[in-house]
Amino acid sequence: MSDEERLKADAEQYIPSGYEPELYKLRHSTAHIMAQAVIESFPEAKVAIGPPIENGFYYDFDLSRVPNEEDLAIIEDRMKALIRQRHAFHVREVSLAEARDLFRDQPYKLELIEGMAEGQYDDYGNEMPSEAGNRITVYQHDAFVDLCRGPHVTHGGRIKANAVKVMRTAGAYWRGNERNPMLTRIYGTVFENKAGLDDYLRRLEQARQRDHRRLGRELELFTSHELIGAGLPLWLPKGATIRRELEAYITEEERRDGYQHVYTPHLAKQELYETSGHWSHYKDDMFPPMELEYENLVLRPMNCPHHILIYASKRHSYRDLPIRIAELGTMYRYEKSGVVGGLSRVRTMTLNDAHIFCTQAQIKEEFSNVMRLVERAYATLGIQEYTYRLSLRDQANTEKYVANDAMWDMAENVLHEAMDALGLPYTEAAGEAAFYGPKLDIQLRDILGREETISTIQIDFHLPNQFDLIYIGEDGQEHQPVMIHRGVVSTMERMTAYLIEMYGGAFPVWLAPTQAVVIPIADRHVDYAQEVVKRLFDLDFRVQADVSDKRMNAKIREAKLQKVPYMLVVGDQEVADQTVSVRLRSDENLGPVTLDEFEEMISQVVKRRSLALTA
Ligand code: TSB
Ligand code: ZN
Repeated sequence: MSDEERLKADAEQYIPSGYEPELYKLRHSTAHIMAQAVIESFPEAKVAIGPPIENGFYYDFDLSRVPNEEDLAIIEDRMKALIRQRHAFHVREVSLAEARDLFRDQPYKLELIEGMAEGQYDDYGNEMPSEAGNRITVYQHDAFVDLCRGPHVTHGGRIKANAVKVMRTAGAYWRGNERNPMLTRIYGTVFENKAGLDDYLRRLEQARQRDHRRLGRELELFTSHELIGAGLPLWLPKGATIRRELEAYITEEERRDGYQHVYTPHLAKQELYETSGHWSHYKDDMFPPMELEYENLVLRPMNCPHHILIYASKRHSYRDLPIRIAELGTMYRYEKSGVVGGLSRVRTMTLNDAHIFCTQAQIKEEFSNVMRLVERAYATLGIQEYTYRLSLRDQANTEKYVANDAMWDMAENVLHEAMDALGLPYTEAAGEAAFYGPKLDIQLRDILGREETISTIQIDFHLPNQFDLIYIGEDGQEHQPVMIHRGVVSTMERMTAYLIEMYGGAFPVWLAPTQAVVIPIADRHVDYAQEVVKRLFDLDFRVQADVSDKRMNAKIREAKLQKVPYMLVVGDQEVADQTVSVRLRSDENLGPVTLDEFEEMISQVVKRRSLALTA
């Protein structure tokens, strides 16, 4: 094997798990080709990094101006021409001095090189385990040389020019840190062939139609304002209605399952979080303290410590357990500005939270009760596709977690056993645990296929110990309870984002902001329309009359765009017979029904929280 062949074979190890190796190489190589094309268009460009990602790749540049559509088209054309030239990708190892010289005009690369020289960072600036070598390699195709550990395709002929697309630009801070310069990120993609690209673009377009940010605007559910800030959404009346119904639903389910609901303040003294361990393990996710005269107050990132102090406000015997303390708890997390967006990842959020205090012997039973509650809630909401993930600590990154091996082993065992007892399939993910304990996360995919955690059930031996929680056992002695943290329908923000996309804005009747629109055909039917509205309003339904001077068909179109479940058309016949002609947003026509009949139907549909529009 030549040196080059050895380096290339070696590079295969850098393909992340879960990535199809050929596709990874195609995308990585196309990213280099894009960088070459960008530099040809913008000779002053400083290049940063350009990795493959799910569904494509990007490359970050420091440019004199942001490329417009026309620039991107030129770049894409040039990439295709370069691909057709079938340049080979060569790799060689360089010394530190040679690397510094090669990239002397490229400050971002130089910064990466210095990181690599210290041996802690790879060519993307990511921290590396210390035992990994700090060999510096460069890949070259045509005249373009990049600091890169690979791997790449052997030559550009492997890439199909008609399967390549430059997608869009976005701003991205160098190394994701807002104190650093803002760079221009150019996203591109490439698939094995044109059919793969076309299929992807089609799915993307469908997803765009359902994007909760777009629907949130069109359906007037939520908004935001620069003066308020990123990740701090404003719930508009219609979005607030959905949220109120969701909150009422889950609170009702919990009450039946023996939860007790409380209200607690959104802030607390810094000392509270020093005791809990948030201060040493979770501080980076918290807003900085407010320094007052005698104390430091912080916005809470989690509700657990408050609930713990409610438990501790009273003495408990084993007969009281389990104690299930629930709250629609509002919390604040300092999410990086680059990752917040819409409702799915925000900086202020209200979690359907609860903390169960129980004996060790009760953990399994409580765990499966929560799982049953989750299943019930998903069935009601119509959520069908989800997977279970056991989120464990990362043994190599121990400072993120509280140290107590025996405790971790015990908690992880309990979770394994509980899941095995239920016979449910799950994957395991190291490094996804909470700092205080392992969790069982329920994962859903958004319309773009991205996985996110909705429900979570967490076993915690740590916090009860930190706060010296006790109960008096059957033996008359003091014992320490175990805590189960759990969120069933996640934060109102994340669940609403998910539901908007899953339903494409067409909510089931019980959640729909407007449940019915009454449509008078002519002016002379307006009085009767108002009468219908009043009757339904008095029965607590959310209903409006469209008394604009638009034509009936335009009114129906408008109501359908707003995804209103029922359109009640009233004309001469309906006035005479005291009926309404019911049209569903699905275009089905139920014809004239008496008001009594309609009231009965909508009452049943709402009361049962039915997913269907008819009883
Ligand atoms: C379950 N202390 C536990 C609680 O008792 C807790 O806070 N767990 S958590 O950190 O995993 O958060 C609970 C859930 O909140 C997550 O599973 C996720 O669905 C949701 N969530 C977390 N961060 C955000 C965010 N930035 N925006 C919206 N929802 C979020
Ligand atoms: Zn908690």
